[in-house]
Amino acid sequence: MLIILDKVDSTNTFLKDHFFEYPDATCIAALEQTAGRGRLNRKWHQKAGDGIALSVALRKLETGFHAGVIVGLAALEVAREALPDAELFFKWPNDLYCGDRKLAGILSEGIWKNGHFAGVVCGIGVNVNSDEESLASVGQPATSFFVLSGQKFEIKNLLERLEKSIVRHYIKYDRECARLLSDWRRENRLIGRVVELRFPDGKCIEAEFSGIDDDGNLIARENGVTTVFRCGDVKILPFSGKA
Ligand code: BT5
Repeated sequence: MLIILDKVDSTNTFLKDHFFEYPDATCIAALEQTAGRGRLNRKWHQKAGDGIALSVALRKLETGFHAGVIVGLAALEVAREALPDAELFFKWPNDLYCGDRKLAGILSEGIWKNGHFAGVVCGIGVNVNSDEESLASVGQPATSFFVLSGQKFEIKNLLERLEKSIVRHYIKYDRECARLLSDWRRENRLIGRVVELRFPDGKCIEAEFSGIDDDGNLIARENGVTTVFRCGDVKILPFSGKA
């Protein structure tokens, strides 16, 4: 089920507040968010009508990080249909990138009831019709469907396609979880590259992104030392040919 609201503070906040009132896999989208959120209390910037802001309630998950896998692969499918010539990939944990610019971001939030894991609200923001001027204010290199293709897109149509793709990937997850996870790993094109890892306390290291473990953590190798990177940011460094 897809519900499109005209305006809301944040689709994630809305769905967290109403999580138990809607059936599994309900998608809540908004044409305008007044307080869109990123991870670590950061802001998600999007002008009204410029992009996709959608959150889905997922209850039948083995573990929380799988929500980002399902929604990420669905968004990648919709983006590839719209932008057949663009080289799109995931930047860990779940950003969608083209080159060194961010096209979409995902925020997954666990829901707990009486001490038990009840599911995840997984929200995705995608830059669709944003122009270079509005993207310049988001604080990091960003791109949009419009910048990449020169075309404007109908947001409601993309929301419908995204909802259908999320449901399809959720069903596939239920039947073939291992295959879905390997599809997702394959789209993490930075594996094998040297990247900069920024920890939440601000500490930075340069290390080889050597893989992703079964809990979705990034495994990094630096001078023979292996680090498990659970939370933070990955910065893409120019290709060094080292890895
Ligand atoms: C994310 O966080 O990228 C998750 C964004 C999730 C947004 C969706 S919209 C629907 C749902 N409802 C919500 O309230 N949220 C979700 P993070 O990895 O922390 O990245 C945030 C950072 O990305 C910001 O600090 C900016 O630097 C940058 N940023 C903000 N807006 C952007 C945009 N439109 N395009 C690219 N980068 C952006």
